[in-house]
Amino acid sequence: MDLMEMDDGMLMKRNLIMEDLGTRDLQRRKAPSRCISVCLGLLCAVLLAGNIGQFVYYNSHPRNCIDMQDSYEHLQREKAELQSNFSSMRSDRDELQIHNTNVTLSKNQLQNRYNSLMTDKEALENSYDALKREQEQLQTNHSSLETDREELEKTIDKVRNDLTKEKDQLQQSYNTLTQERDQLQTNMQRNYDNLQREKNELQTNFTMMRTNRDELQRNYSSMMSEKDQLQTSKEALQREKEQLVKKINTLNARPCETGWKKFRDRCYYASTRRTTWSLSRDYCITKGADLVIINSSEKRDFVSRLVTAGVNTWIGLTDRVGEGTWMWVDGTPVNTTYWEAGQPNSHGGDQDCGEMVQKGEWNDEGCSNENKWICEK
Ligand SMILES: [Ca+2]
Ligand SMILES: [Ca+2]
Repeated sequence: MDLMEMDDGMLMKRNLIMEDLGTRDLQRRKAPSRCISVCLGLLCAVLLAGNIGQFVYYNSHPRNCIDMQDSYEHLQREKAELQSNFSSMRSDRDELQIHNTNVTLSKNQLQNRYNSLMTDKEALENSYDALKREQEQLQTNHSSLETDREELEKTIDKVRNDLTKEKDQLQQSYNTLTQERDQLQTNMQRNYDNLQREKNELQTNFTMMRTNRDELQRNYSSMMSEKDQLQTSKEALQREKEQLVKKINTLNARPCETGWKKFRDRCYYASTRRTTWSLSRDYCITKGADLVIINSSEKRDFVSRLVTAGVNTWIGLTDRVGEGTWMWVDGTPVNTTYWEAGQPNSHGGDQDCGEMVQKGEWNDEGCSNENKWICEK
């Protein structure tokens, strides 16, 4: 702004100097012309006064005519010189007038130039004012921008700090995720290997199961056929059972022989004498019976009541076929037992026949011993 003001002052000063110089030059150029004109006028007046004086003098003083003639000639020469000088000075005056005209034109041009420059100056001043206002506006904008820039710098610093913290957190999360990913990859690889093994095992099992399925299918078909046969057999057995029930009912209705006791559909005989296990069985067989088989608690209670308590009595129990493997005389296995405590003990290594002792408990005894016995038919 200061530079612009200085330029404007210098411009105005220069214009004033130029205007002053133009005026002085014009006055300086006009002054000789006026002076010459005045001098020429004065000279003409002096010459005219001299001639008049000579004329008056020669008319009044004829003796001095010769001197006057010389003076006159002298004056004529001076007059001619003056005339010549006058012509010369008039030429100079004309030239000066022409020069004055040119100077006037130059002055007008300079005046026009000056007016144009003044117009330019006013325009420049207006532009300068506009620029000044624009500069002030720009200065205001610059201050505002400076404030905004400082706020932006603070914001940028804050955002940079936040971004740095966030970047650190993201880096930490990335590292954690990378570790988890590696762990997952390891686990996935392990699981994949396990799954691959399980798949192979499942494939093997599937193949085996398919083979088993086919076999089961065949077995199912076979069993279905067997089931049909069993169904047929069941129906036959059902019919046979009905017949047997009828027979049982018939037998239940049948009375036992003298000396035999009835329990449900069967008859029982308790001997009064004693003999070996084999002979007692032979006796029963001759009667169409066999030694008693005790296969239920109800039957045991019934048989116990047939003999006197504490009297050893043979029953249809033996391990003669296989030591320790007790069988009933009809070949059925012994499922329910009532052995006395510590029995069977195969005492002496020769106790293969069963007997009933105290309160219906059993004991293994030598078969050659003689006991009472009970038959069943
Ligand atoms: Ca035995
Ligand atoms: Ca024994």
